[in-house]
Amino acid sequence: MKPTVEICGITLSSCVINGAGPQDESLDNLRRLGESASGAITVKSATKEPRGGNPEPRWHDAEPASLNAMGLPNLGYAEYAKVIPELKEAYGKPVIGSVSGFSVEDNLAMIKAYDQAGADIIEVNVACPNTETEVVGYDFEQFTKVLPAYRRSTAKPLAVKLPPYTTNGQFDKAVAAIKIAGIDMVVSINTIGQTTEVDVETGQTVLAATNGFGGMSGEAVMPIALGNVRHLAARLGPDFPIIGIGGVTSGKDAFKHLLCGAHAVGVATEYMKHGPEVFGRISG
Ligand code: RRO
Repeated sequence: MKPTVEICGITLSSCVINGAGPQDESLDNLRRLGESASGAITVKSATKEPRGGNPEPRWHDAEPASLNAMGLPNLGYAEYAKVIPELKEAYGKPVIGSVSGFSVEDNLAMIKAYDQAGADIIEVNVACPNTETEVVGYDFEQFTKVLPAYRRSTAKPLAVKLPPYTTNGQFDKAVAAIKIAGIDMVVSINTIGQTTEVDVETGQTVLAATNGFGGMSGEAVMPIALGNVRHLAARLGPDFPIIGIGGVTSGKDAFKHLLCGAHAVGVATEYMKHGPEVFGRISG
């Protein structure tokens, strides 16, 4: 696999990076990512205020799938903004700041703070399935309205993390909004929302929070992720940067994302399960 890749003018030392998600919320996690073979340090999607997240159990391994109802546990954007310069200096690799606020105003404030902190790429996550609010990535009226405001708030490369789509119409609408707004990059896919698993002994759902529903990731989502990357690449063109995420457990999986049009590949569930050694193994 091509070891280094340039995305939006930013050089990633490896095209395999961590995707915003697990094991990237604490400062220790971020330092471990800095020391790892991940081509960038992607920070957990942040909210304006710090959050402990949902009650346990909030992650379940249902191999080949994983379910989570984490509920955005994070230190709050201000803490991450403070540490971004230190991470960049210490590890010499790009830092991707991700925001997932509960309002447009929150996202704008966080984007500006990450811009000033020196984040190399800023990702707006419009796809978290585990909040009470509607997933903006599925509400195309709202999606089309908010993207230009985010775009105007920073001169840094601006990425949008998308939910998984399953119809041609959804891809058409999402891409139209992305093009009109002048978004630089997409990250696809976030987890598949509103999935569940039941324990046959207890009759209870395995996730405690959000009424037992959560986002599904892991090997099982690979064909959905590849389909999304391929659809997006076909509409956005071969030069438009796409980070493909979903189902990657090996170098071969990562290569499949690249063949479908991804420029770099994000790893989340495999990293959650096996730790930072996965980046070296996958980019091999
Ligand atoms: O923290 C979460 O519950 C979470 C987030 Br922010 C996300 O974007 N996707 C997901 O599956 N879980």
